[in-house]
Amino acid sequence: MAEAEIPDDHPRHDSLVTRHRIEDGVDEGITSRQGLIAQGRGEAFDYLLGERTLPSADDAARAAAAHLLLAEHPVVSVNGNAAALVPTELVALAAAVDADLEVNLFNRTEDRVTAIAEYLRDHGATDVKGLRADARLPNLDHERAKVDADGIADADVVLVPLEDGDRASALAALGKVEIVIDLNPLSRSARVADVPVVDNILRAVPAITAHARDLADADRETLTRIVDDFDAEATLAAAERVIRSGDLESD
Ligand code: PTJ
Repeated sequence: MAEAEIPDDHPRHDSLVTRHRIEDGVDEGITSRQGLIAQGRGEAFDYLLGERTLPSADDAARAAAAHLLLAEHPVVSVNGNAAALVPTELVALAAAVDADLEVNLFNRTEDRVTAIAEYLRDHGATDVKGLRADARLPNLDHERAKVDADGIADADVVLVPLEDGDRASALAALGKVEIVIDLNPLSRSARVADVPVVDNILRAVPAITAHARDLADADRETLTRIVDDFDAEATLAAAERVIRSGDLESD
């Protein structure tokens, strides 16, 4: 069944659409084959969270929006899974908070970087960073250390969807504010993030954009209060509680 043929009322509609997008991403050279495995892991957590946005995740999305609006130089990092799943939504988020989009890959090949940049441009992006890779994140020896000097290296706030723990720690050590989208509240990246958004990227990115639009006219004091009131540990604990309770409808 192609994505367009999945009926809206199919009980597993969102999960099937997601799988198609990831499969297509692999076919088009955007998503790595490991991305299929990562997606499977994410689906399991999404199932245990009831495939919905928890109130705590919505609070995190609002704090993420406030951080991005307060930032001097926000950057949205894009990997192969994020590009395949939410290209239009990532472009809309970057526009809403005036952020750069930068391709940054764990399994980096120049072909994939180019294909993802092209794909984002096809979905409305005007400028995509990550191709120059003329700076390195210290204390990180894999391909994710390769960043643009005028992109992630210069950013004060970075949104990193579906992150691996090593780079999350490296960014945190540089003093950058890090917003992570990850369905696993126990993952190292979620645990070191200033703002862990424990939600499916399909829901999280539009939610952050909606909050950013809602807060577009808010003054710095209001935004700072939202950021200061946010409690990362409580957010992670709330998600873990739902998973461990086995009650798909609890908060
Ligand atoms: O495109 P690349 O080369 O940069 O590679 C990207 C992947 C995702 C393959 C790479 O970063 C990787 O292997 O990541 P991990 O270590 O498998 O971690 C991915 C995390 O994202 C896991 O904790 C999953 O639970 C989570 N995840 C998977 N799908 C989603 C998700 N979180 C939110 N929304 C999803 N749809």
